[in-house]
Amino acid sequence: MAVRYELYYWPMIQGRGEFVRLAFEASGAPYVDVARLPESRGGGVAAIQSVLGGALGGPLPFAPPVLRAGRVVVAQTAAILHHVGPALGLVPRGDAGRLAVHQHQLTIMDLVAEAHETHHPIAVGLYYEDQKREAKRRAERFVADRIPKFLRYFESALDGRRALVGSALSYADLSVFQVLEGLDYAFPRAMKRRRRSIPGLLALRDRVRAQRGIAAYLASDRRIPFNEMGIFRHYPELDTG
Ligand SMILES: N[C@@H](CCC(=O)N[C@@H](CS)C(=O)NCC(=O)O)C(=O)O
Repeated sequence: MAVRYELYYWPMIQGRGEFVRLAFEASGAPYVDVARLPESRGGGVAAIQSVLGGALGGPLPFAPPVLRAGRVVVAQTAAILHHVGPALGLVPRGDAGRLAVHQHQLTIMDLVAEAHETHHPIAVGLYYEDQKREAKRRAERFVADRIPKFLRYFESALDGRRALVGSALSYADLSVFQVLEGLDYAFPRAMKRRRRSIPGLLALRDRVRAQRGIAAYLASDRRIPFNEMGIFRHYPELDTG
């Protein structure tokens, strides 16, 4: 019997949940994006709060995304993808390939955390408006040092091939697509200057964009637009490219 997948993630943003949504959408596996259901059907932010209180059992999650996959309950984006990757056909066969994809995903999550810290350098719980000065300094370094370093790294890891690991798309390739989209949204000027140095990554992005499930998803209203509540936010004053 097919496993029932339930994703618990903030309903108004792409955020980290998007990496999980992309995996399901690419593979065509049905999943329920629970918090996007109305509260009357068990959805809304209330559903997330109850999961964070331990309602699903399993190891207590610290923060969303959280996935229930049949009897398994797992949080942490990279751990969720590591768990579902084989069933969704989004990792190569064999431990070495699976581990390599997981390694890349963890690096992507480091990049995501740093992107978030450009607008929240002092505290997650404070508004951007309360940490704008520090955000400016942080974003300057992110744009000047970290975006180039991460992009250089992934361009080298790809090494002219069609996918990061093996020849078929893995969830790490989907995640590379997502961070390129996010960085382009948040830092368009900075990213424009980098385009010539990442031909392999841009080709990979096009390949992911054209993948049948992803193309259908991007054209649907299931894809939440980037916005200034999410991780990749466009504040022109931080795009110091
Ligand atoms: N390392 C975790 C981070 C989870 C996380 O920070 N989730 C955010 C939303 S994207 C959140 O709701 N955080 C609440 C908090 O940290 O208090 C992961 O990759 O899943």
